[in-house]
Formats: sequence, C-alpha cells, structure tokens
Amino acid sequence: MRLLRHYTDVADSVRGAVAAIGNFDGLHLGHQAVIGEAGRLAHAAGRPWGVVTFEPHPYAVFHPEAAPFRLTPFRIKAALLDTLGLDVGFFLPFDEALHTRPPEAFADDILVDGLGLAHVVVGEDFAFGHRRAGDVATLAAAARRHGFGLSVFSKITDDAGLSYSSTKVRHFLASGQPHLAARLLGRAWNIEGRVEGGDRRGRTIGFPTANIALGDHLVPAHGVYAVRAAVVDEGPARWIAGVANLGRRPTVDGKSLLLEVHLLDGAPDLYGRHLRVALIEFVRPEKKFDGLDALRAQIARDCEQARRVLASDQTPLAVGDRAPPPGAVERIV
Ligand code: RBF
Ligand code: MG
Repeated sequence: MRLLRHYTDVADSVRGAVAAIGNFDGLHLGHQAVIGEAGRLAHAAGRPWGVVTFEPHPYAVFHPEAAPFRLTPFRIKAALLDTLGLDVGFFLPFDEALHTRPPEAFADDILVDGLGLAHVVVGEDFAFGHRRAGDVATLAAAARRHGFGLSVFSKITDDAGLSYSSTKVRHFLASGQPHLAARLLGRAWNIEGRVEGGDRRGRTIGFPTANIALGDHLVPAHGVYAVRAAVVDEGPARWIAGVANLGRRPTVDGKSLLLEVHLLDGAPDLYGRHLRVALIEFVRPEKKFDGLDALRAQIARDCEQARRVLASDQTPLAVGDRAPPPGAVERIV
C-alpha cells in the first residue's frame, strides 16, 4: 500500500481510486465491510483501491487533553490496511487547513482536485467538513456536480443485533470484556509495543515478564488477562500463550502504567523486540497484596486459569480471519 500524507501533487498512478472514507479506528468488521465494498468496486473497474482517513484522529485534535483512546494507533492502522491488500492509503493530516474547510470545499479541493477519486464509499452517518456540517446528501450533491460515484452503507449489526462501533469496542475494553470487543473487531484486540527493560523483579519471584508501555493505545480495564503474544519484527506472527497484568503494580509500588506479559511455556529474551499482545479474556482485577508470597501464589493461580481459558479459546487473531458481514449498501450516485 502506498501511504500518502498529502493531497496535492498526487501521482497519476493512484488518482482515479475507489476509496472508503472514515477514521477507521479499530478497523472493526463494519469498517471492513465499507472498505471491502470499495475493494469490490475498484477491482471490477480496474482502479486503485484506497481509503481516505485522518491522522491524528480528529477527536485527539479537538480534545488534546483526552486520555489515550486509540484502538489502532496510526502505524498499526496502516499496517492492517496493508494486510487487507489496499493499493493506497490517503492519511490526510487533520490540521486547521483541513478541518476548517466547508464541506463543499473539502469535496472539491481534496476529494476531486487533490485525490481525483472516481468513487467514494461511506457509512450512512458520515459527516465531514467544518463543524461536520456536510452529510451524505452534501456528498451526493458534490458527486453529481463532479461526476464521481457514491455508495452508502446502512448501519450493520452482528447476529445478536450488536452494532459495529469503535465507541462500543472501547467501552467493552474499558469494562474488562475483551471477548465482546473481539466480536465487533472480528479478531482479538491487541496492543503492540517494544519490550522494555524492567526492574527484573519478576524473575526473582519466578514469573519473568516482558513489559510494554501502552503508548497511544486505549487503556483497557486494569487487571490480569489471558493473552496470546507474538514477536512481530521477524516474519509471520507465531502466537504463544501467556498471562498478563495491565496496571501499576500496587503491591510493589509500581508507578508507570505497564502491560507485563508472562509467557506460560518459557520464552527467549524478548528485550528490545516488538511484541503484539492479544487480550483474550479478563481473569481478575489488579490488587494490592500483603507481600510477595501472596502475590506469587496468586500469579500461579492466574497462570492455571489462563491455561484453561486458552485451551478452549477460538478467538480469531488476525484481521481477515473473519469475513465482514454482508451489510446493506446502496449506490446513490
Ligand atoms: N502486581 C500487583 O501489584 N497486583 C497484582 O494483582 C498483580 N498481578 C499480576 C499478575 C500476573 C499474571 C503478573 C505476571 C504480574 C502481576 N503483578 C501484579 C505484577 C507484579 O507485581 C510484577 O510483575 C512484578 O513485581 C515484577 O515487576
Ligand atoms: Mg518484568
């Protein structure tokens, strides 16, 4: 996938794309349905398959003080789109010049003159331009004016009537329900980061851990999780079973927020490697123990519980493992 950060001087080879537009944080199954429809149309027309998305996320621009909330930080979102097979990702910088444009100018200057899109696919709640004043009707008017195509998805839900929404996924993670988040995502949610040097105390209590900081990732419920982990800087992911604590380690007066992963079947030294950690199931909240013996005994029980959970778990782990729902899409222009 070509990743572009600008909308001027766009190469002819990626103009004329069929593109889905959205923030696509999480790349959940609803996003995948919309992006997949753009892919089908692109393929049929022999055109590049693209997305138009915004970085930083608009919410972070309007709420700079907000706690980290991303399901898929920029680089991870880009890597996942690449996995799906897109030709081009227009990751437009969400700056003042972009977000103060009236909707008509956004369509004229950026979608048409800048990117030269042939067809656009959006969800029915799509809003764009200064103060989100533009909607699907505004976009349809621009499409007729300029002669690009427009397809619109109605809201889609899973078999149980749960609607695909990034906000819902965030809520499930913040409330310790990663299995529900996984249902909407079509895969387990994961945190990716570089393994940091720790205080090595884990070793002395018999449970060495690989520690990663959360960076821009949303902070899920603090506590212990059954996880699968994979080193991602060397070829395809090979998942291994683990148990992890996410929190501040009150028993040992930990300060920083960390994800500490203990691999159940022993592990090579992962220091400095990039680890992807998929949260499978919440085991228990983090606690302050009276001393290391009590903590050690509890961690041993956590390991047993994680083994049990993982032995029967079937949660898909990679984007593309589960197909997005068909959904209702209508060609408007
Ligand atoms: N630290 C706590 O203070 N409270 C906990 O409930 C807690 N649970 C943990 C569970 C697991 C499975 C692991 C691997 C660690 C846990 N820790 C907890 C963190 C522990 O204090 C830390 O890994 C060591 O002190 C090394 O830094
Ligand atoms: Mg450690």
